[in-house]
Amino acid sequence: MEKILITGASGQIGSELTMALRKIYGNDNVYATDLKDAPADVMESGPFHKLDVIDNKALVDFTIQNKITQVYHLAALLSGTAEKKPLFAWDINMKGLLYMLELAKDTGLKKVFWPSSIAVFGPTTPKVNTPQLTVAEPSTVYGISKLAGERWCEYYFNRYEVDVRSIRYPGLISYKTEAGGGTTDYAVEIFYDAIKEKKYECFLKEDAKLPMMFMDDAINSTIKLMETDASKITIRSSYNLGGISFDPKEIAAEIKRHIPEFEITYKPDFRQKIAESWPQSIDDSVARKDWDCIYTYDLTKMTQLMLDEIRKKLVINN
Ligand code: NAD
Ligand code: AKB
Repeated sequence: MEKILITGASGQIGSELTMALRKIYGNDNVYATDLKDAPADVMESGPFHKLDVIDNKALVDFTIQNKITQVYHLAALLSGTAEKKPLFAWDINMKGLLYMLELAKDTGLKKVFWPSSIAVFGPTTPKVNTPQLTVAEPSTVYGISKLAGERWCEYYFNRYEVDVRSIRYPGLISYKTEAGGGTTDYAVEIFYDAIKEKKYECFLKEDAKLPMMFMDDAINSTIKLMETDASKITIRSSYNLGGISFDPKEIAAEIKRHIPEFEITYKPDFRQKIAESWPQSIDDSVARKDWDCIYTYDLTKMTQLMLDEIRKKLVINN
């Protein structure tokens, strides 16, 4: 029987991935962990524990005591937050991953999932249809930590046969949990402000085009990658994943179709420079060929769903 540990389970991805994995493996077999409390459904439907990913002893003890067989190691600081505390971010992002890879090697974990990001690419990377293998000279501490993490994952696979799998997620968009300090967070915030205020001040410029993906597609892709036979996985650093590409002007126009009074204004901050260093669109042909990743949400379908679900959520909470 699989026993699954999720770190960073209270975050934007973890809170949804926990519920998806509990449906597949059973509530009691998926251990959600984080430094902070998770949304109520995660806390109430199965085991939840406080666990710091840079406390190596606690990680090892937890894994052994609970006979963990697979890990989804999500805990990290994202691009915006990391730029404010570069050395602290490096510590969390790198130490946490290295402890996890050592743990996988020493305790014989069957599989590890670790998310990378489009942030591994930098200003010298081709921006359009960015290939799987290309120049990767990230200019942010977050991107540097993700690129180093990819190299470590491949190293542990080649040297110790740790079955670690990874996706370079684009910016993820969801309505259940707030986004956690990234450069792509505007594409979540905009929906809340559109409904509540009918206006949004964007921290990126109107033409800051970035690759994005609706959360359901990201969760389904993650589970699909983890269920793929190991012999089909040719990339042990991290797979490119495409999704949909748009800029703030385009998402604002789509929202305006539903809320005609909606207005967007622009006040770019330090995150604009980060956005400018990232790709605009991603070539994910290798992921399609190896494990057949599939997306179902385009900008139109995602906008409709985000507005409907956030409206419902705001009514329930008020
Ligand atoms: P998030 O910020 O919403 O969640 C991260 C969680 O990690 C938080 O709940 C935080 O409390 C927890 N955490 C931080 N330090 C910790 C520690 N020392 N010990 C235990 N928990 C700790 O982030 P997210 O969007 O859910 O991202 C999850 C992972 O996916 C990260 O590795 C991130 O780099 C990656 N990723 C996310 C996106 C995205 O758009 N959301 C895109 C690319 C990659
Ligand atoms: C961020 O903006 O930092 C994340 C990411 C793309 O990795 N959403």
